[in-house]
Amino acid sequence: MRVDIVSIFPDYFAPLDLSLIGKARGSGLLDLAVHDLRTWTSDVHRTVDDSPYGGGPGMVMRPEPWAAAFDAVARPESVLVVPSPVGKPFTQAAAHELAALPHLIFACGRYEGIDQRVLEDAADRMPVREVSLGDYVLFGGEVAVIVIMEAITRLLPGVLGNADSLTEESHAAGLLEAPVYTKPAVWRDRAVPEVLRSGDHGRIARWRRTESLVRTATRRPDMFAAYPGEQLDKKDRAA
Ligand code: 6GU
Repeated sequence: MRVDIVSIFPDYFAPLDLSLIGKARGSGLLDLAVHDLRTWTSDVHRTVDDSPYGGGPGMVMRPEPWAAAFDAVARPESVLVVPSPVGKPFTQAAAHELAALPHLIFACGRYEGIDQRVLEDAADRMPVREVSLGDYVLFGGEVAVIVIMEAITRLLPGVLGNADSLTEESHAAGLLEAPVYTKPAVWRDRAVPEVLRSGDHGRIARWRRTESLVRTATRRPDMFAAYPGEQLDKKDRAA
């Protein structure tokens, strides 16, 4: 997968050299470039913003540098992703959709946002997805892009050693995962649940399933309500 990130703070993306994302880049599974939006300014001050029409606080990003940036990085197969508090919620399902695409362009807005015409104009040449991480406001899209890239990169084939970690994890099946434990078996008077040390794989699977349902029902009633009833079997209902 190819990714181009455009931002006025390219230094924000240093963490994308690290850990498993850095490894995915090193092995060629992820081809990622970060660009400074000011590369595409044409005045001496390298201006990217101006005051909002209609008045109000703060500044708005001007359209010209963004259009020049897209001219430089867009490909026939590009999809533009714009992190924004007014976007659609970013979910694990959205991560899967984006991970299946050949080319993503991320446009990181700052200040009060990007002139709306930039997104309209871009939509004439490529699909545009405005996505939000949640109901709170960040300074800009940079940290959101790091979050989204982490969610996407771990879904790319070959990035995770054990593909089971994808099918078993929280959100994969619309439920939260059960708690996990490792050695020592007893720590500060707290024992690991006996069932997990029983070696009885049937009992272990049943215990995890129940914990998963109880966790989801108590912590995420919204997610539990959306869970299809036909996937609850007799033993689930009994538990
Ligand atoms: Cl994706 N961007 C910004 N700037 N703020 C946010 C957000 C994204 N998601 C929640 N707040």
